Amino acid sequence: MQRRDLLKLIGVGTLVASIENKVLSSTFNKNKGPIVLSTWYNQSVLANVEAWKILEAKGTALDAVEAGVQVSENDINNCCVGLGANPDREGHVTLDASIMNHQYEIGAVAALERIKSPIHIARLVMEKTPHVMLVGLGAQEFAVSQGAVLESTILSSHAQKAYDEWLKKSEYKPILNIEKKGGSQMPDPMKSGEFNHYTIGMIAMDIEGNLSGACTTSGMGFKMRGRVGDSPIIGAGLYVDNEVGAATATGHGEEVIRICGSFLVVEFMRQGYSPEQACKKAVERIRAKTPRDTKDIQVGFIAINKKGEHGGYALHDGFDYGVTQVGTATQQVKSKFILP
Ligand code: SD4
Repeated sequence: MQRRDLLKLIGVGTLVASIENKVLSSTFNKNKGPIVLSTWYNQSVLANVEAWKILEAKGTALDAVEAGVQVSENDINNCCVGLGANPDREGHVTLDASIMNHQYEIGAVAALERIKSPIHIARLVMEKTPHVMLVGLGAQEFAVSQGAVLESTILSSHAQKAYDEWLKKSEYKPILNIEKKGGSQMPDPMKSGEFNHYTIGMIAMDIEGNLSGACTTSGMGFKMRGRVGDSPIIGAGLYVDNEVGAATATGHGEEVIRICGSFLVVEFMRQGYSPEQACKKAVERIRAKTPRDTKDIQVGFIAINKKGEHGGYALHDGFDYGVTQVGTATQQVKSKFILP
């Protein structure tokens, strides 16, 4: 079934409308939180709704971001998050995730296979171990020890199709900047093998004014076996400093790691830059420092600060994000970009 048909079937329009009404009736104070934003509007629409339910009920930002990104992890039609996603070039779906709360507590998993919710395992790493990251088989064994089910290795039908297509040339060409201009509004972007970077990074502020973030992905489609991107690396794909703000990234992980991207965005906000300016300065840093040709690289950052202001910026056109706050349904924000 096509994703849009599925959405029609479950009546997403009605769902969003009813959430909107609920949000409108909220008594929370605009600009003081809560607020939640996540990468790629197409998935934000559903993910933010789930997070908002928690925020509106005065739950924590941590619970909100975990529940929010799980919507994408559970969506078997998502090309780039969870077990339905594109595999690596050996045909294995390997998942990366990280989570960070307002108390500098962090957890992450990388190269995790056959586990439905890597973000939950990242949270368990944070809460139940003295460590901050588990990888590969060790991460999987830990997940199972915590009650996670070992899922099948069978690829989702769209991932199998995309993989079969990729195998025809087996060309390792990690080029991510393939959005059409104007953001993720094209039909079914989550599903096609053509699209390979719809990581969900979500950052939120709760009613107490506390910040948290989560980031989860299958990484770059058809990546080398064992390759890990920015998403599970605290400071790269995600960073939270409760005194300053939070940031998360999507796009070419190697470039985000190179500049410690999300950390850098938060540090720019600490220096007084707005979330949008901070994200812009981070993508400018990539443009200035990368040894690669920027025409083949897409990176987008989103950020919020303690005032509840938000912003984003990308290297190329096509990046967007969804924002949900008091008095609004999830709004699409088309990111500005620095390259022509
Ligand atoms: C990675 N940053 O593994 C991820 C890919 C991505 O949207 O963001 N996709 O490099």
